[in-house]
Amino acid sequence: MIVRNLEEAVKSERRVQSKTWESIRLLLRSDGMGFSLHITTIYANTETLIWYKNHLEAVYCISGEGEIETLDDNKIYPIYPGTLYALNKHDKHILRSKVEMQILCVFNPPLHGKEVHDTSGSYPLEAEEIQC
Ligand code: 9YT
Repeated sequence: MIVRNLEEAVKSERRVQSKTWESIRLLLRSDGMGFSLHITTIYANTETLIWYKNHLEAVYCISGEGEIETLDDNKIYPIYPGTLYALNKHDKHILRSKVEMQILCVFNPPLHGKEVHDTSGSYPLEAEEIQC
């Protein structure tokens, strides 16, 4: 059984930051679940280019407000509490926040721990593991 607590994880290596977001990686590849699970904060009034070529991601909005623009067809999807979106086609998109957003994110294959976006908005398949 694995039991973890967000309040404790925030103070550990599980908290990974970038310019536009920070993410608490509660479950990772080393846990052997076949997916990783993160609580991510998207900072207010930001734009993030995302294109997970190597991963599938599902996102559930817990709080805040923003939108997604898919770049192949320029569609805009509003995101607000209760919204789920799944990048089932490795969809290249821009995530925009109006206010700070809290989202739950699930990745398949699972992240190793230390991943941050490269310039194309993706994560590599191999990365440094978190040791905790
Ligand atoms: C929605 C999204 O992918 N945001 C970037 C951070 C990501 N959720 C992560 O690495 O936890």
